[in-house]
Amino acid sequence: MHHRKHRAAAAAVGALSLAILAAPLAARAADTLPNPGVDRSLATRDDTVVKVRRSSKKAPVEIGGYAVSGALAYAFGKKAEFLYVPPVIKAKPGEALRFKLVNEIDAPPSNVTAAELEGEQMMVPTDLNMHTHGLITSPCSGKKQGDNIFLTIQSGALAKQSDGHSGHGGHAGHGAHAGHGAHAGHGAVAAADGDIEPQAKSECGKSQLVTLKGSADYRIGVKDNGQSGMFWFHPHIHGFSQKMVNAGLSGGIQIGSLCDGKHLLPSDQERLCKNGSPQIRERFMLLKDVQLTKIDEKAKIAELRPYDIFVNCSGQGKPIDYSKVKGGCQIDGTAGKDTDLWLFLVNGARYPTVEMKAGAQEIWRIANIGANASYDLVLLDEDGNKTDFQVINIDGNYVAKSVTKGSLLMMPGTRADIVVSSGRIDGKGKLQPFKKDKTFQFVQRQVLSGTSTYPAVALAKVVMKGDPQAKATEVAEFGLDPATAEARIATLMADDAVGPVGKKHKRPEACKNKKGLGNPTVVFKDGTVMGPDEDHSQSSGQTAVIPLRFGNSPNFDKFFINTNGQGAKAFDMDRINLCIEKGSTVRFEVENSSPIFHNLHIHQSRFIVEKVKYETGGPDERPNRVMAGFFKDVKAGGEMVPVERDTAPLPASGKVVVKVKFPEQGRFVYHCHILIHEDLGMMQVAEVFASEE
Ligand SMILES: [Cu+2]
Repeated sequence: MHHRKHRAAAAAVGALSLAILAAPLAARAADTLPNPGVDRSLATRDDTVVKVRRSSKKAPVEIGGYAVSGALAYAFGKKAEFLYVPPVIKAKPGEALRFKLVNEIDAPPSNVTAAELEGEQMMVPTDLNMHTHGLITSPCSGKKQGDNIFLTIQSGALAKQSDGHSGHGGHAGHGAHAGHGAHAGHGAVAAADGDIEPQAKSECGKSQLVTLKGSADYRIGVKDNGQSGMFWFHPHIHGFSQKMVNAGLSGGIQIGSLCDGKHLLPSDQERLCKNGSPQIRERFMLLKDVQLTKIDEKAKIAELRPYDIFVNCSGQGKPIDYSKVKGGCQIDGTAGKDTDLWLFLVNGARYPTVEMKAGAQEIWRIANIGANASYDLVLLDEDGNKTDFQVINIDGNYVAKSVTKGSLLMMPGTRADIVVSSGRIDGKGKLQPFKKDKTFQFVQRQVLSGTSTYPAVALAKVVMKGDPQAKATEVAEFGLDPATAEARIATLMADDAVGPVGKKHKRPEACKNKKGLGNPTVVFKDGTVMGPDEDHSQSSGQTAVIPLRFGNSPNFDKFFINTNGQGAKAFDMDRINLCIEKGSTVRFEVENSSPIFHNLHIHQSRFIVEKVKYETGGPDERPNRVMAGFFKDVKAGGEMVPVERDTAPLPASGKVVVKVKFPEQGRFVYHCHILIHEDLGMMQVAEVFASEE
């Protein structure tokens, strides 16, 4: 709906400028970046319904200007339109997201292949749940569902179908029954076919493995814990995470505001905020990529393509000609009437125009809410030179001091708020507006990792308006005063106090797996580490250090995480790998033994990157080239401006040390956020238990 409204507005502007023939040329350039808008209903009402449906030829969903069938889309509200980019869910710290998530997926999206349907999958491509990425919230909240990725909501639409045709083959029967069987075997709640199962309990300390049919009622608390900025949501069904996200299921969440009074210098607060609202333009830039096939350019119709990470794109010659890759590229070898496209969209739009006023500063709230693609973002001027911007927020955490950067690596799941200035910042720190209009390209540069290539694409055209009369303006600093900033940084870098040396612990009941699965490593608040083969241990008096190793099988068909030496077994939902006392701080020494990069993500927590080690030469030079832009601020054992984050790149054959706090009780996962890797097993289970006192 937002897109359509916007297009109508753009058309109106076009007609107007034709009518006024004397209008200067510049007046015709219009801003075409759609605004997904915000939705407050999940945080303010009790009866919001979030539906998921598969699009069809009769009821397609609009993606990048095409009416696409076989995709998946969300609708907020009983009668709302299904959208590829739903409105951004907006909540204030202290509120809770309450909604009924309704699974109306009548058949798998068209990016799921027949082979995958035939394969023995524990989960099925029509199952659903919702993960609120980055929110530090309980995975279990009483009778309603929290941020519980062990929840499976089976399709209500399929249940009805399989009722009518029991024993009938095809997608419906196959999908529903495969999933059902797998869950029953795991001891979860078995629902009768066709029934809408009443809400099952998901309490902390009990199994979070819950299967519901048709829908689930959610209550996801948004804590007042300093988190403020961009977050996002997507289904988290192991085995099909990347297919579901690639089929369209992801959206943004905005928590708090720049003007909360906690993120700016008082002078900037006064200048940039009025009545708690930012007076500076803020734009969402939600990045999603999608592959389309069976494209009819005349009718603007297409079908979702089975996502292939290994395809090559046209227009990738050296140097890259960005005029040939506007908003995406043709997938090589598909030329002809069915030229397949790999689109890289901003708020669902292909290569929109962003128009900035002369001398204005804008905040771009960028979120990579795609499944697999990594972005190396730059803003290029007409001569191809990079333009600096300021990074003010990473993964929903405002930085104490803004960081000036010329490029930004954003792996899947990462968010960053950047300040872009329309003009030139002079030697005195003043913003000098351009005299004439200037055109820039907002570009993702080519990213190479192993055999996969994320193509170079011009994401948006950026027009900075010129004004020969405009005067220089002050540039906002975006940060805290130096003393407060230093104090905050010192707090972030300091280790929490741990208990004395020699305190004895025995294995808590919560940290035992079923027979045959082996026990997890246990971490206690006082720094004690208990190995998987131990049942007793003593505190060391130091913050717990746990080695994590990310790796893959030689032919890249299996990916894994090895926690504290615990063998490289495939991911098992039933097996806890790491058991942590609530409130503990853990230092993970993460080693990436892969020749490709990965992206660390830990649910229900945030962390500081303390150290990083990687080579840019030799065989790993290609993947690690992009790391330079990301880690250039890391010096002497820490990020120059440390910030809590929930994603961190793991350079190929490199090491990263992160310090993590675990404030939430319950069961969740840590994994690579390149979702195709997660689906292939690069994930483990963490259980946070309450102190046994
Ligand atoms: Cu990975």
